[in-house]
Amino acid sequence: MIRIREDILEAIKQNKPVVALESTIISHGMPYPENVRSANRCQEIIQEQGVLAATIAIIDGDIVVGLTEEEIEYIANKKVEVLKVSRKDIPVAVAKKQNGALTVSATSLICDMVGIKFFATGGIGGVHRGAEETFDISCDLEEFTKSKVAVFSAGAKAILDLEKTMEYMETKGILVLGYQTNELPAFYSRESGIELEYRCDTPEEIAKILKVKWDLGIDGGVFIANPIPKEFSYPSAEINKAIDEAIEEMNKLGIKGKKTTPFLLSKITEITNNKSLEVNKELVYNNCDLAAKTAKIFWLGA
Ligand code: PSU
Ligand code: MN
Repeated sequence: MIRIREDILEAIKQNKPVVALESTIISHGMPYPENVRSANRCQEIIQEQGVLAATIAIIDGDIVVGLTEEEIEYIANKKVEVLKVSRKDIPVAVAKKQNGALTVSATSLICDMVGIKFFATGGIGGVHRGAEETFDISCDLEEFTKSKVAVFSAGAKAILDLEKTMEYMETKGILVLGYQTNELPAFYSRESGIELEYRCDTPEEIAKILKVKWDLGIDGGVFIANPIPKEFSYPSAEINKAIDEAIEEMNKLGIKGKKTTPFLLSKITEITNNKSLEVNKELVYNNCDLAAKTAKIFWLGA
């Protein structure tokens, strides 16, 4: 049921670095054709480090690890139906031979199954604002307690309740490492006002902590919070206004469940005149770069 590209399979067997990429960001997170450009650029950035990039999706019921350019175009161009697939949805999409874009939880799970330990994304899902009423908590968080994967993300999306997201992770025993920061980055902007317990200043430091965790056999993943570079960071006051407006619109329309995140991302892109989309792309690129550098040190020691 899982089709792994030949070179990626070889690299995994030989303990060579591979960085996985998710596909929900392609099909549900960004408009066409920017999504294709961004997906290809992510792969390039990883490959520039001499590391293999493996974009993962479900194509006609096959779990494909290492999409080709044609396959990226196929799930990106909105001509065919592509489901948003989290952990729970994988068996359905495979059994029904559907197309599925994998979220952070589903991508981490497949990484764990095939032996990929590094994964770059934009922002993970978390505890939504108003979760005390709606119970809307992304299964991305729970996945960190299961799959042994290092997830590189620009913090959690600013559309979430970041304080509750951090509390939830603490309760679940999820390790969060800030990269060159003492505070949790808020996706579009560098600052959230939420202090992190741990800071790493080099990929070497991150790699060492990952090694110790997994050598000890401690379950689950690690969340590396990597802030967007200063030159691209969105002023928080400005982006928060757009987020509030998007959330109000969402509540008015009664949008719920798995449609929430895609709706908010596209609404915010609209409100900010595409500026948020540019920021989104840059933060993903930045995560790809750090994930590739860390994977290289972890596997090759250099
Ligand atoms: N990061 C982005 N854009 C995205 C996502 C992450 O820059 O679209 C996706 C990821 O796939 C993540 C999902 O797992 O949003 C979270 O969705 P939900 O809140 O429904 O769990
Ligand atoms: Mn949800």
